[in-house]
Amino acid sequence: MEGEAPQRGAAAMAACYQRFDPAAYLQYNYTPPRADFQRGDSIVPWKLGCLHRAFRDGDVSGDLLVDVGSGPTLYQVLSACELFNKVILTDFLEVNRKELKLWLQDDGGCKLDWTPYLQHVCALEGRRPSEWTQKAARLRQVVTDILPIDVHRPQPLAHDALPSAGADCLVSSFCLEAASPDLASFSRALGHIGGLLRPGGHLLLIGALEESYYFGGPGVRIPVVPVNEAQVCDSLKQNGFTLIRLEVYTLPQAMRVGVDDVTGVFFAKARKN
Ligand code: U87
Repeated sequence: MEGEAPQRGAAAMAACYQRFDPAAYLQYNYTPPRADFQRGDSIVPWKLGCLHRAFRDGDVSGDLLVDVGSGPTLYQVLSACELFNKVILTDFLEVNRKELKLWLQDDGGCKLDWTPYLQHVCALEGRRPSEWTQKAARLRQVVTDILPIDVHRPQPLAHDALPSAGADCLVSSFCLEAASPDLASFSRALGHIGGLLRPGGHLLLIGALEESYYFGGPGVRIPVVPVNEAQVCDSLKQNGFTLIRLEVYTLPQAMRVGVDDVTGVFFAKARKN
């Protein structure tokens, strides 16, 4: 039973992740149709729009931002990097941290070209798409670390990884539900990452709605805990967050491409009490 051995489910999840394939994962989720900057209803532009608006509101500020469960992706910090002087990326898997380091070192070998993403976010910010090289340079300058993390530990990062006050802002996209065997584990993990944030700091949480699995590579079926909007809101409240804004995206048929069974995506902006 959950409660008696919360470790067991988490260990089974960790085992599933050993065959995660960053190149295939990027191909499934971060190329068209899911990342089609020409169409209005594509999922990646929707996520980038939410993140852009969350930072444009003007209430999010500080020095240090931590992205929890970055995976092999950078899109989730393309708006944030203009506001924060330090950005820490984190992931459970070394293959993903390696992929991020490849981009940071700018020596080639990346499995995905982030240029259209950089151009799109520049356009959202009212800059010329050609300014993407400046944004890339800014991101390379502010990412100070790429660290291992485990959201199932009460202290998800190494004890000295953050200043004692905690981070000023957390971003986490599609991590908690994809790392947790059940709702109790999801909610505990949210509490654990909340511990990384200073009181009054902001959390931008993106996740899948009602998803039960996704493919992390060919034949690599990873179970996901299905969550709904009400459960996400409850879990935020129970873990000491005040919800500021919740946006929901329903996947059009064209985005259901056989790599998961997700039906929607939520974007929550919340403040730690
Ligand atoms: C992203 N943030 O793509 N502790 O947004 C910490 C862990 C643990 C653990 C595993 C999920 C896939 C979501 C990145 C990566 C997110 N990864 C790490 C996927 C599922 C819906 C959907 C998806 C993606 C693990 C895009 C779109 C949709 C991965 C990360 C989860 N289906 N982190 N204990 N266990 N992880 O290494 O990098 O979580 Cl559009 Cl709809």
